Amino acid sequence: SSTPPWWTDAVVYQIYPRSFADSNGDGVGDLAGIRSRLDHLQQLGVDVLWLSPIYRSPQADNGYDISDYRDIDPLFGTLAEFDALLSEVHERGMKLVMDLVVNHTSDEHAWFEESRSSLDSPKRDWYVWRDGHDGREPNLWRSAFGGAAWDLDETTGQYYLHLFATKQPDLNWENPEVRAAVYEMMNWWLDRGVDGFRMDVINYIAKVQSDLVGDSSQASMGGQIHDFLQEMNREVFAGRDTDLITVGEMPGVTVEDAVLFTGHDRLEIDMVFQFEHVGLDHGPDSKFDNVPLSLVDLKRSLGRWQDGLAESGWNSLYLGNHDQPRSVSRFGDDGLYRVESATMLATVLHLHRGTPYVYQGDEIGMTNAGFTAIEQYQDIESVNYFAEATAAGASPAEVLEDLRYRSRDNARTPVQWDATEQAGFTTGSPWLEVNPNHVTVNAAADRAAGQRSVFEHYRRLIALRHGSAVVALGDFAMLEPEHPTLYAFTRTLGDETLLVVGNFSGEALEVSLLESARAAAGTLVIGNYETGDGGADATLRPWEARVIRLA
Ligand code: TEU
Repeated sequence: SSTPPWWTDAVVYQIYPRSFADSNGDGVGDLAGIRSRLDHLQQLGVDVLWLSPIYRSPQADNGYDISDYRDIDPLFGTLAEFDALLSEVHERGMKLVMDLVVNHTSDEHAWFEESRSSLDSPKRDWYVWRDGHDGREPNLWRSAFGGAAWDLDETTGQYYLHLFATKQPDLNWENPEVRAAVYEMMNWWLDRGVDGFRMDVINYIAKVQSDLVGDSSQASMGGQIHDFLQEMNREVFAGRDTDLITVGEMPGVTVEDAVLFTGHDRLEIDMVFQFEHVGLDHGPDSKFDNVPLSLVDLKRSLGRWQDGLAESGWNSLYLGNHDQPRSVSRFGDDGLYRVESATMLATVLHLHRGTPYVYQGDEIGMTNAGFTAIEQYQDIESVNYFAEATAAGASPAEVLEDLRYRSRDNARTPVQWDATEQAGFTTGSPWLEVNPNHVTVNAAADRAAGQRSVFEHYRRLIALRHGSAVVALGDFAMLEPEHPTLYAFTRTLGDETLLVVGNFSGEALEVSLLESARAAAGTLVIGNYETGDGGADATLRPWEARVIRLA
């Protein structure tokens, strides 16, 4: 098609509402809190806000367990407050995307309460019920949060499927009534003015049927997945004249799958969140086995996704979200070189081809939580892992060390707005502890840091994307793929070429590429160090990044 879609030069900001800003002192972030911080987001220059779930929920998985898709949970506010937020976001020229969690509902959703009530309930087939075998679960599928993926329901003596918590029963997408109810709900939100959806584990909605045999790898990517998404596209998105954006979160998706999901002629979804690059430092058995990350592997993985979706399809670009550790702690140096590594990571990510996602707090270089006791953790995945691992004989100290690196709570500590007691997040006691480093790591201090402001660097990167077609659409070519600490690539569009280099180490790095850049009289477009000589010298300082226009 001639003109590229609007989101090819857009930047999305993910808000995890419960940790963003609390307006009423109950210690949990809310919609009014978000409204009070829209200046921060507008100044950053982001185009789209994605809200993690704010629907009515018992909060077993912090809102990813929905009990009413058409109401706002009182923790966050009311539908009226949502409408007010939405219209102010639009007035400020931004869009708002909701989190669509339809692989499963809460077990407190009316649909599930009806489904579980009896074997012949009209909604029995809205969920996945099966008989056990000899007092055992129907098959060997495991829950992402530990234990079996099946729970025995005493009332009817059958098991129901939950790929996540027992309080998150999986919907049965084979049932056209379920699909119709989901599409109706999606249309209700789009008719309300919402600009799209981030779709939670949307590749899990299609389980391999042949009656749900095999291991958990059969619990997703069933053959129907493209039929479901094409049907959703027809029933919800086709024919709407507003600029919408859809991103499917797809753990386990491959490049080949993604071409099918995001191909322009496929009429499925616009882009996917893939998980390869955030799985490279996981051990073979568990995300909690931390293995050292090799930059060569990271470049190979991200480079393959750039090449794979270059001609057909589109990448989302992220290093962090509410499920991942803080990117500066995981991929950079959250101590001496926190600012340099945070801005280097942002530069390298935002200069790739795709739509960048900024996770709340990354724009001010927030770090992992640094918790030392299990009582500090709230995340069901982390709490279950601690219980399961220690019950299996692991020492609490060992498991706490794993959690310190990998727990999802690392990214869920309240946003650090200033150096006051609760970092300006709440006047009450926060639902999850504020990181003690907020006295120095906070938005106010960062904004006052001039050239060393992480926020200012993100703002410049976002403005660069908005102003340069080569950043949004230029061809990507990886350079020095085997170099252990240098991340280097070019972006080319017509006669314009940008050279991007990032030093993924705390040591100075001689870069011969920069010699040729100097010879070509390249000009520094953006860098993360105060560089007197225009960035022409061939030595990168610790965690230094540069974007140089070669032609
Ligand atoms: O996450 C999907 C998912 O697979 C996560 O469990 C992720 O793989 C894992 O946490 C990485 O360590 C989505 C939501 O983003 C997550 O917050 C929910 O807990 C989950 O689905 C269930 O809704």
